[in-house]
Amino acid sequence: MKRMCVVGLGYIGLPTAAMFAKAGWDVTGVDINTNAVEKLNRGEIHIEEVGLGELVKEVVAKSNLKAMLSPDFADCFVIAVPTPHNDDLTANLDYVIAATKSILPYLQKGNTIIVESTIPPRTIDDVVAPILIENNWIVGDDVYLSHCPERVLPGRILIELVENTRIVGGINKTSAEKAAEIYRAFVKGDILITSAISAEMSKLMENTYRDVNIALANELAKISEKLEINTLEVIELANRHPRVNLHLPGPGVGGHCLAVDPYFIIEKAPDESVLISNSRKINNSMPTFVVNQVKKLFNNRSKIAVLGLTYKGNIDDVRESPAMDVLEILKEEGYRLGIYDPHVKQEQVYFHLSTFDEAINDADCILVLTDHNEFKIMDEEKIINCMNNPVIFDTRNCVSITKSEIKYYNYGNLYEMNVPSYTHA
Ligand code: SAJ
Repeated sequence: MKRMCVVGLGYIGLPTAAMFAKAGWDVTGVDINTNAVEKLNRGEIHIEEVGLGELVKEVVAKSNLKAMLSPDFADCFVIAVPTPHNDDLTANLDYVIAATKSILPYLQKGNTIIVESTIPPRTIDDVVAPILIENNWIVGDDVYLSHCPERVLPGRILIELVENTRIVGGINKTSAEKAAEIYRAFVKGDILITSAISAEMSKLMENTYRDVNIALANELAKISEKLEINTLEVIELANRHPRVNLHLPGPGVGGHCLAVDPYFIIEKAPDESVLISNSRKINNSMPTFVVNQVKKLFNNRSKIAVLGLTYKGNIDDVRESPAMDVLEILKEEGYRLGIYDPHVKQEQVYFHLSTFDEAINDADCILVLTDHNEFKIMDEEKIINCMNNPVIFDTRNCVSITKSEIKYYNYGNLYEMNVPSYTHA
């Protein structure tokens, strides 16, 4: 049985380890988190992902997957550790470097090393390969080195790991071919072979493409607010053109991918990344834009009921969430706040969370920042009873309102906030 060692048991490493184990590999998962290791060895998981609990239980029971605090000998090493960013927004490669060094004592001739972590262009050539070379390995000949970025969407990871097209970028062709052969164990999508540097850049451009397009939609929202145009209608109309796909405006872009990856390109070519930098600036400006809209209607003696803290709907992830920035600004401005998110636990955030009823009680405005399913249909009677002149500002265009007593604003009629029909607070 072929042996695999997966370093990093997070949202990517753990599902990947479990999929290889199911495909018949003898897999050791490695993590510095003792809790994650102990749980995995009991057949349990420390993260949430659809179907992962059952899969891990099955492969641990069959002894195809176990966890350890340090690596072991293997035929293939997969590095799936986080790449956070430093304060200056450059990539922090400390975990990738530490993971590469940690496998050195266990490397043998003929082994394949695959980095799945998202990394700036040239990292395989300029950072990872040199660590191996310094330890006297002939990279691409003695040991094979590739970058194979992940492309899965949280909530659909187990499906997308199998179905998505994979990009395998080798330090040389043999390395890429070795890695591609390994992924064929469970990948049904195409496997595209390329260089490490093209794989690094493709991954970053996928998320940058989305970030830049969202910036365009956000800019359209600002222009439309000024010119009194219905942004949402314009997007719908323009998208009926067969080659146009305008994205949606919102309170900003969050998550650990779109809001981070473009900076990995910018740091390597700052003078050339003009559009990418400006798109980041536009998306980062959205929380202030949202608060400025609120300020048009309500002075800071008002209470704002903020609904939704996560970076997108129906998940529990608040990383880089624009909702947190909106809250910070509202707090600085002195507004009274009621905060509700049915997917977020109190220990995840430093703001005090309330129930829905507490949040809207006596509020002047409901500000929707995340499109959770729970917000799509609200108890309108309750809103009318708990609020004076109820107003909803829905930055996600997700709430359906039927009663005329509730004044509803979204990105379609932002400009109406300039001429409120009645005075609030
Ligand atoms: N958003 C908008 N307007 C839109 C679409 C999204 O404001 O029209 C916002 C969302 O609300 C959210 C942010 O963008 O705040 C990012 O959400 P997302 O669903 O676009 O992406 P992520 O970050 O959850 O996952 C992305 C995916 N990449 C692409 O779709 C190109 C996923 O496939 C990657 O695996 C993941 O990044 C990653 O790990 O890189």
